[in-house]
Amino acid sequence: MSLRKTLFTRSRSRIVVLLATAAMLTLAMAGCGGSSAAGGSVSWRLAETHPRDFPTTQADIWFADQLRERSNGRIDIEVFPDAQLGEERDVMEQVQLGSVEMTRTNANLVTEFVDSWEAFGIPYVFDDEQHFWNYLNGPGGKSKLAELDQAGYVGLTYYDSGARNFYTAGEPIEKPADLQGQNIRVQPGSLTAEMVDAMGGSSTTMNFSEVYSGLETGVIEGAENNLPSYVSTGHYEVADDITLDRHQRVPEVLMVGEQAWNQLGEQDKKLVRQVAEESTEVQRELWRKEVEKARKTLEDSGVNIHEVDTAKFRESVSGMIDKYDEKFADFVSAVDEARQ
Ligand code: GTR
Repeated sequence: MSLRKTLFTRSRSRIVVLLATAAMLTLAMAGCGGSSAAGGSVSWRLAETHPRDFPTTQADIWFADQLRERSNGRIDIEVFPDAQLGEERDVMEQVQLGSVEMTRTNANLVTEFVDSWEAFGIPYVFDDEQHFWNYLNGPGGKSKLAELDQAGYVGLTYYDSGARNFYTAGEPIEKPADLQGQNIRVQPGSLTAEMVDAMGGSSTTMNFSEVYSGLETGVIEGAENNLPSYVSTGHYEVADDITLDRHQRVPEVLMVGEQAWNQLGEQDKKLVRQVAEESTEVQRELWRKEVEKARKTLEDSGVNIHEVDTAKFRESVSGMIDKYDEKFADFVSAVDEARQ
């Protein structure tokens, strides 16, 4: 059994969910469930992994400020950056249980809770940024958001996250064979572990905040992420070779737990959805600037940026791509339609 399955078994989360649901029901029956009537006030916490000045966090804050203003203070959301409310995966559980109301998370982290979201981890499924956003803004992206309902989440909108790339502390990766003998950190629950294995490397699941020391102490040889995260975490200081292989484009998603959502009246639900959608444009603009800024920081710090033949990387995982294209045929056909 892989480390990630051992550490984060689904059954364990189900038991926690059942226990918590029972506890919530008891509270609700006792008349102290904490929900406000339609049109009433709510006070929510929004968990964010990134620091305050990161584009996702800035968009979360914009969303919260706008909602406070447009609801005359009735919808009061406080953003907690820097994983103050816990690591991303644990927060997902808390949002499901209702102990944290909202989060912004990466789609790869959702896969453990909603199987069909694994599809976002299929390597090279999107050609480029335009294709990615055509899909997300189209019918496919919209119905994918609705699938979050199955696990007790309400998906509000997507944020950009660019393309993910490998970076290493020792030997650079210029072709898939260079992954041999390298242990790469991957996000909990994602298809990335299988991808790294298929490319010939090995993988270790680790929380985001542990990656810096993992690289520094040599527990892992490398990791993978987009340029802004590579810079904001300081990973480039301890792993100064980055390979622009662009293996995945995995969206960020802004979501609310179902219990919190049901505290809102219909008008407020509409308002929250609308402001969330508007915040996507804010985030995308900030994201574009952040990618440029990150690139400049890397160049100025003498990091080795390797442009590579991405087709070779894609080819090395073609078996895996075929397998998941078949498993997620509906997703893939919506993605194909978004190409035209
Ligand atoms: C980032 C993402 C974070 C987190 C991180 C990771 O791109 O924005 O939410 O998932 O990757 O690698 O853990």
